[in-house]
Amino acid sequence: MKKLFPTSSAGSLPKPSWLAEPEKLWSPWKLQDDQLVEGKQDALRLALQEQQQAGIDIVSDGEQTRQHFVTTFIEHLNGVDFEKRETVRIRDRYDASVPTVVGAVSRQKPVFVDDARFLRQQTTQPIKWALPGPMTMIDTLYDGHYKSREKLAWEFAKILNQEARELEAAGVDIIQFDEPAFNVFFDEVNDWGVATLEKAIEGLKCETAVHICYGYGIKANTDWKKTLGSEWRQYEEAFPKLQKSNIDLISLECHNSRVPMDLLELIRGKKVMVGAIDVATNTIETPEEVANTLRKALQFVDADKLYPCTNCGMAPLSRQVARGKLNALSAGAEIVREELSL
Ligand code: MET
Repeated sequence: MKKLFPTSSAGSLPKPSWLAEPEKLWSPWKLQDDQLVEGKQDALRLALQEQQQAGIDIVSDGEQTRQHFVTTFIEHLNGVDFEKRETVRIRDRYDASVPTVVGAVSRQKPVFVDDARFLRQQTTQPIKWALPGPMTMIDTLYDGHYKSREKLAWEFAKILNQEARELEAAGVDIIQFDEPAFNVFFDEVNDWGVATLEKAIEGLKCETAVHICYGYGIKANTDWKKTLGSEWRQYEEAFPKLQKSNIDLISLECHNSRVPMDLLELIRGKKVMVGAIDVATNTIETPEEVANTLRKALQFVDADKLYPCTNCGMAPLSRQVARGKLNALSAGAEIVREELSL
């Protein structure tokens, strides 16, 4: 029988301090040229080793070769000018200086395919690779060309599909699209957000996932969460469409959040990556706390479809905290596995 509750992280892990300044999003690289290429690969190896030592089942690259989960992908595309920056309000929440779309967007060459091949060579475990989703991409840019969020999202979906097909060929088992924007722009999610996501996964035979959350543990997000009241029902808006979509797995923030667990009933039938680790605190969960969150989710998710995970990426945390949290995730999943086998 297949192991129940395979664990994974949302993707990113902290980088070693010799590669980039720790505990910082968009942290600049400390190396250059060939040294940077080698440094990223070494960091990827370490990130893999840390996941393995913690007993994580589905491993990732720890997103060690990218500076940021959205902008690094965009940097490799044509049609976006990184020198020409505009300050825009992103996720309807905070101002960020973002690059400008100046012409038709296209992908001249693969972005992460070599990195994925490298990870594939290092392990026989299942691997998951994260890409930004189309809606989150357009929401991290200033569009001076298409002048339509939807049009640009469709263009990005086509590009993401090209990349995803090559990641699949490189041996990636699960391709995950990060769509925190799905928690903010509900009308757009239903009008074209899920449709563009389905375009991005078109023709793939590997498994596919979408990750939706309330963001990294940075101040803009924790402040926003304080305004959301006692019940967070945002997922309710996107779930009916996602339930009907071809996406295999849905990755969600759950632990310490005010998301009512019964919302998961709306995606019955899908595999659910249940966030059981809070990335907005340095407090390391106890295995029992993790187990509790998983038990709550089990009321609404069939056991063979429950994948314990982190709420979001751990890039801005310290390595020591991230390590502790990965260990807690594994230990918590093991508690529930044992309970079910009694
Ligand atoms: N894959 C990304 C990460 O793990 C998800 C970010 S969503 C804000 O960092």
